[in-house]
Amino acid sequence: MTQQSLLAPLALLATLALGACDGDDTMESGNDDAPAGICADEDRADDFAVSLTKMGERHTVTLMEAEPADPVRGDNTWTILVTDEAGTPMEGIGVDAKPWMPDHGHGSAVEETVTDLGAGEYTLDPLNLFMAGLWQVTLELTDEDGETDEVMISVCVE
Ligand SMILES: [Cu+2]
Repeated sequence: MTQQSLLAPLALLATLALGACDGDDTMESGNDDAPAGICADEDRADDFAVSLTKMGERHTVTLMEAEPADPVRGDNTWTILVTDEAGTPMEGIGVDAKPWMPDHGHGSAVEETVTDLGAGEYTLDPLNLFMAGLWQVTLELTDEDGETDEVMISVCVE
């Protein structure tokens, strides 16, 4: 009986989330005993930590700072270092973050502000991951010559 009263609001939340997402049944198949543990079985996410390094075709992105340290649902602030194939910091390039939820087929409506800190470092704020689940954050990098490269960081938030 106590359990029923606890589960009812959770079921409502799940319904609301699905409606907002217009997505599949991923959340319905979740474990009802551990509604906050959806990332425990998520093996597509990167091991998110400072110094995480991901490579595109010609550029490498290293995570220098993250606030909060573990990605959270809502606003996150990341500082990245962009280097070229030789490891040289890429100053003054275009950086655009495109958060995407592959399981739900939607992105985030909040556009981040990118601050060029110099020396190849850029701060993205806010990185708005408004929903629990897997987010693929694609960083689109545009050189001064207009050539683009993409680096993706995958995170799961609860
Ligand atoms: Cu979603």
